[in-house]
Amino acid sequence: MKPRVLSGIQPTGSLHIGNYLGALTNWVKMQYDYECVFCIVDLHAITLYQDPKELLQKIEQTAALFLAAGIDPQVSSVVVQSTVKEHAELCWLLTCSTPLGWLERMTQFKDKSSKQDSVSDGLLQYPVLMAADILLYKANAVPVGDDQIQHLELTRDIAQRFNALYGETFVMPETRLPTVGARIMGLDDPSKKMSKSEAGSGHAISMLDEPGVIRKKIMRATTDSRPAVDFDSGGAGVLNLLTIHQAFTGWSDDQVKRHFAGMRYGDLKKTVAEAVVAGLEPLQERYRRIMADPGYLHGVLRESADRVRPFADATVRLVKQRMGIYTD
Ligand code: ATP
Ligand code: LTN
Repeated sequence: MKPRVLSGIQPTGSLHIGNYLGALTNWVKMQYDYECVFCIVDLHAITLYQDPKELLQKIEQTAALFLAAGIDPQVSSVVVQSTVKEHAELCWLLTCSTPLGWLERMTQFKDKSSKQDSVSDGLLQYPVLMAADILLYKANAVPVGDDQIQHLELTRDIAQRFNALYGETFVMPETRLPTVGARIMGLDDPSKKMSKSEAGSGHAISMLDEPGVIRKKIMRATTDSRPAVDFDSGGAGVLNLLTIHQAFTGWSDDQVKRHFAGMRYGDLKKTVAEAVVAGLEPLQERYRRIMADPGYLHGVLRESADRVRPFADATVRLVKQRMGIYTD
């Protein structure tokens, strides 16, 4: 039997090239060697308020982008998290053995809650729901960007604690980061990671941005006061552009160095923009075709949920039995 993979993306906005390079491209590479479940994590999205009409659209757009990026629904399951009720059920069962202090220490919780007037209990529970997603399918590997390392460590702690309390039940999942592109930074501020929820039209490149918009955003990207690429003292903005180029082209470190050393920033930006445009164009074309046929998309989501539900049900039954909870 193949080892299992699970990962997820929140339908909280337009997916950007950070989501693409940090997560999606790795999913596509892994899907034939692993049994994969890729989730549109709508229950995570609502830990911050989402406009209901927009949320529904974003769920479908996110699913379509998974397919357009190359996820093959014949071999991988593309699941809307809320349609498999066991995610929420396992979350509650795990919540009861997760110490509050572990959750209060999470940097994403501290960061996101500091930006809210009122913080929902759901935002605190967010990483337990993520642990439930992973442990539900006994995933061996979880491909994510590097901002999720802490949540993955917590998942292992939650699994270990459960196993110690109730007996060996969960598999320890491994974090899988991409070799290039694990943290793409904002174009307007290279000290912050590119994020869907960050405001500002110059911050992120959406996977659906038109070529003209991509070129404009990259030409305006923040660099530094040097005139040309210097690998020994390059600032974060320039390094970020080089990373984006390398992740889209698959060039080696040597190729990148030879090609870009001493290149003026204007020319660097033009080269990077063309690599991004060329990388996204075929994907955008596939996205348009998928969105033109909602019946197909809904069918994929329904079949995937039906395919994974028996596994999810078996895990929840086992967990309940271990805990001494009645099962029918
Ligand atoms: P939000 O701003 O709504 O929190 P986000 O942009 O951080 O969203 P998520 O849905 O939280 O996106 O993340 C989905 C996947 O994309 C995760 O695996 C995450 O690690 C990865 N990811 C997110 N941002 C980046 C980035 N800037 N660089 C690389 N990977 C990223
Ligand atoms: N918290 C993740 C999204 C997410 C996820 C998961 C990632 C929810 N459940 C399970 C991997 C595995 C994020 O990227 N913000």
